[in-house]
Amino acid sequence: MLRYHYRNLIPDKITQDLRTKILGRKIIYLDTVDSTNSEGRRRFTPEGEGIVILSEQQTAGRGRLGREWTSPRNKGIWMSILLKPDQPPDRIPRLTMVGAAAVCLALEIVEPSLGTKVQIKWPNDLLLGEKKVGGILTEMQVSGGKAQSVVLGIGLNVSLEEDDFPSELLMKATSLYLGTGRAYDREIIIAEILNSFEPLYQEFSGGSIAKSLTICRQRSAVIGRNVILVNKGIVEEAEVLDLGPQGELVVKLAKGDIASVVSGEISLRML
Ligand code: BT5
Repeated sequence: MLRYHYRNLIPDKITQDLRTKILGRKIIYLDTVDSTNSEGRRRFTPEGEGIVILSEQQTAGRGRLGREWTSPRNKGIWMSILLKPDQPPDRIPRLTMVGAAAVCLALEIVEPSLGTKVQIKWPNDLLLGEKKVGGILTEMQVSGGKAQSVVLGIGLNVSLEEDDFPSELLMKATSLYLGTGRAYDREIIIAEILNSFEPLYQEFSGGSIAKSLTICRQRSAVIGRNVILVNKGIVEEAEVLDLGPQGELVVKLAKGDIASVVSGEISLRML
């Protein structure tokens, strides 16, 4: 039975619940877009830090490495935040973990029991009951050795049902609705993501991700687990020991060596 009444977002309802100074003070709300991250890149101006782009649907939503992101109308949070952090480009990918931590905190505020069920699969997947419920995509444009613009994309499946997913995703993807049987208003979740993200982003801008890392460790789906690391075609089994101080994955390889893995080309499968 369809328990949801699918409706458009009401941006004013997001604003009502915002406790931020910068993030989300301007919301660009669209009906349809190729990708909110692409729109963010097109609309970026140096004064535009904190602008949030939301769309009811994306026709070319994307994940990392050119992968597709399923984004049906009215059923998820398809959102990008425009940022201009004064940090070297090699630190920008860490924002992915800051974003993942913020989503976990936000879900916990919306509903404590839901919050504790959502886990982070390093570096950018959000899982609910071992299935993917969301993901983060951080993109930047660099010139003169500086990150000129950063667009942090967040995708969260709120009310997708099974037939909203392409068949190849059915086994590995879920939504808040499918995972809990409950309906959630998207506005409050968006507001709480922004409320949670802002202080963590300020910490990042000051050069630290300590608080985000604490959350990512507590919520890690991979620490203590055996995984398969795939790096440019090379497949290796490892046990995940921890997240290092820069957000890198600390693993014990099959031969017993301890190694640090930074995100980027690596993909990780759970055993
Ligand atoms: C991600 O990539 O997980 C990042 C997803 C970011 C999406 C947001 S939506 C707003 C903003 N605008 C965009 O265009 N993107 C961002 P990755 O780890 O590469 O995962 C992609 C893989 O997840 C795909 O290859 C599919 O296997 C799977 N997938 C696609 N759509 C999904 C969905 N809606 N839910 C769960 N899994 C999905």
